[in-house]
This record gives sequence, C-alpha cells and structure tokens, in this order.
Amino acid sequence: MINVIGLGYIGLPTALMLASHGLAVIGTDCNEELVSTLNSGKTTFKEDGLDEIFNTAVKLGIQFSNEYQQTDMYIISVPTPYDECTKKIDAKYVGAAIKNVMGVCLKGATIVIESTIAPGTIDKYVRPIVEENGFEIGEDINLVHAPERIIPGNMFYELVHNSRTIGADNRIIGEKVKEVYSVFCKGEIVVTDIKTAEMTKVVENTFRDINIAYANELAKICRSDDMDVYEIIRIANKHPRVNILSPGPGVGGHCISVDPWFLVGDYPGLANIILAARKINDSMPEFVLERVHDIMIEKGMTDLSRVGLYGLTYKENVDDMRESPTLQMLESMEKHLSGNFVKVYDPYIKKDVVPNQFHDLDEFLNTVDFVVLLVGHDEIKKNMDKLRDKVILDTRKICDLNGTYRL
Ligand code: SAJ
Repeated sequence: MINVIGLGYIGLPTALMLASHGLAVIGTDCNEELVSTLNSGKTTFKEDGLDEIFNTAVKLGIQFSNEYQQTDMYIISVPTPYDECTKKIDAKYVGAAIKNVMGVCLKGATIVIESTIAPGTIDKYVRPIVEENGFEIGEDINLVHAPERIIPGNMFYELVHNSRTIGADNRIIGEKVKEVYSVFCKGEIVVTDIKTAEMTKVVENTFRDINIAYANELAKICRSDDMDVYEIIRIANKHPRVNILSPGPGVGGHCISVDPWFLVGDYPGLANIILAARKINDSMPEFVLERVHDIMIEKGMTDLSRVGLYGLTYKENVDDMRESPTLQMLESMEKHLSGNFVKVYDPYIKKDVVPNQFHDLDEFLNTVDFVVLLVGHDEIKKNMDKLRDKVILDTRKICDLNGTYRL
C-alpha cells in the first residue's frame, strides 16, 4: 500500500497513475474540501487525460482521505515555497508531512519525497525529524528523493516517458523504489544519492529560467534598438548548438519562478547568473505595462477601461494561476491606482478572482479596444479573427494580424 501525501498538481496525477497500474493507493490531503471533491467522483483541476485516469483509478480502488495511513511506502508531494526574505527554501510543509508520517508509520517504511527541494534539505530538515522520533535511518526508515519532472499541460505523457531520478542512501532501496515507478514509467530511471537528486532537479528548472531570461533580455535589447527579436531568435536557432527559448510576459508557475531562488539563498555570492536571470524574468510584467503605456500614447488612447488583458493563468491551456505574470501586472497597476480599470478574461478561470473579470470571450472583447495577449490558450488562437479591429499587444507571438504589436 502506498500513501501519497499532498493531492495537488503533482501528487494527484502520481497517485492516479500508480493506482491505475494496479497498486494499492490511498491519497491524503489536509484540505477537506479537496478530499471530499475527489470522494464525490470529481477531479480538482484541468489536465488532458486526468478525468479518464481518475475514473480508472477509482474503479481499481484508489481512496482519498484527510488522514495519514499506516503503510510501507509514502510519497510526499507537498508545496515547497521559498522564504521571500532569505530566498531559502521554506520546508514547513515537507517538515509537517514527515512529522505526520512519523505519527503513523511502522519500522521498515520508505518515505519518498517528490517535492522539489534545495540541495541538503533532507539532511537539514528531514533526517532530524525522523531521528527525533526514535527511528534509525537506513534501519527502521528509508529516505528517498524522487523529484517530479512533469510539465503541466502534458503531465500524463511525461509521467510515462520522462526519465526520472531516484536519490537514496543505499542502492538496494533506490532499486526498490525504481521498481515501483517502473510500473508506469518507461523512461530511464537513474539511481543516485539524495543530495545529487536534490540538486539535479533544482538545476534543471534553473537552466530553463536562465534560458528564458536570455530570451527576455534579448526582447528588451531588440525593442530598444528597433530589431525583431523573434526573427533573430528564429535565425539564431538554426545554428546546430543554439536553442534560445521564447520571450514572454514573465515566468510564472510554482516551479521555475521559485526553485532558482533556493540556489541564490543557499549560495550567496556564487549564484550570480541565476540571480540575474530571476531579476530579468521578474521584471517582465513591468516591461509589458511599459509597452501598454507606450502603445496607448502612440494610438492616442487614454481610457484604461478600454484595455483588456487576455489570460490569467501562468501559461497556456492550464488553470493554474500561481505566480502568473498577469496577476503581477494587476498588482503593480493597483499600486498605481489604475488596476481596477482594465478588463480581464481567461477561459480557464471560472471563479471571480480579480475586478472587472469576464467569463465570456465575446462580452470581454465588446468592452475593449486594446487587447493584451498574455497567455496563448488554444481558445484565442482559434478566435484570432475576432481581434481584427482591435489594437493588439501580443506577448506570446501567437497573433499574425496586421499591425500587431509585440514585446
Ligand atoms: N516560458 C516563457 N518562455 C518559454 C518557455 C516558458 O516565457 O520559452 C514561461 C511560461 O509561459 C511559464 C513559465 O515560463 O510562465 C514556466 O513554464 P514552463 O512551461 O517552462 O514550465 P513549468 O513551470 O510549467 O514546468 C517546469 C518544467 N521544468 C523544465 O522544463 C525544466 C517541468 O518539467 C517541471 O516538472 C516543473 O517545472 C516542476 O514542477 O518543477
């Protein structure tokens, strides 16, 4: 029996995947509403394939509970934010989960942490809790780090096909955990030590953050000197060893915009490119606002209530708004007392989360003259014609209409 702790964007798909491949799984989450939604037969977020696999897992007996279970294996997928002041990992959720596991587990259990954690987190925060509870690590309890690597929007494909990393204190335990993941994972599963696994995951997300920052910095340079950054990146990427990513309105999500801070916080003075990249990416929402301002002046527009922001999520075709560039823009506008005027719309966000939010594309478009495309949802790609008579600032290069402004 496996007890998956934390049923969010990573824990739920992982639990379902294990259960739908015939393993006995109980998912645990402290959020009562979330557990009761799952127990009523409904999923809690949108992802291609989620509902189908959920139904299969339910038929095969997966259970959901608010209680930690007495089992021989735990998989922990709880959030790992960073402390805004120190930039170091805030391990409070991982720590709480381990403490709760300690309250129910028996000798012989294996605890696998899937949450992304800074290098050294298991040594610093997890081992002491296990030892304080009278367990000897390696004898009574095995600790493993198996960081998740799946991308929202393509989770189920990536769960099956991505390579995985398993960090363990000893190879036998690493191989045992590898066997469990092998029930669904067809990618290579590499067994290594815990700190290497911790660092590898953070390094992967940091690599992407730096690459996006390079694209964003190029966008700013090109804007300042009237060059087309997209054409330049397109041509540069024809070089066999160059692969620049795409500029955008900023880096959102709970991963790439968070994990690099762990390295900045833990290695002050050493993580210089990493810090610069974070600052560049964090500056993009403000850069978009400056573009909006400049375009309004160029077009002789003064009425902010005729400006509409398309997209509230952190990227296309997901319903996750964590660290979303649009929310950062709205926050910044609110500081300047203008945030309550612009109109906002996102087909994936059904609840009212910001002022002047619309729930219908046509109604939204009827109230604005200037549309800022912040997220490339398929919905707007299919309806681009509806923007024909609008002023458009396209931050994602998804619109080919004549006169479209870019970053
Ligand atoms: N973005 C750009 N330009 C690009 C690519 C992305 O501006 O060229 C923006 C996106 O719009 C978004 C943000 O960056 O706001 C992050 O999006 P993403 O699609 O790059 O990544 P995530 O955060 O959805 O998922 C990442 C993945 N990590 C890597 O690709 C190295 C995923 O594999 C991880 O599992 C996930 O973080 C995680 O949970 O850590």
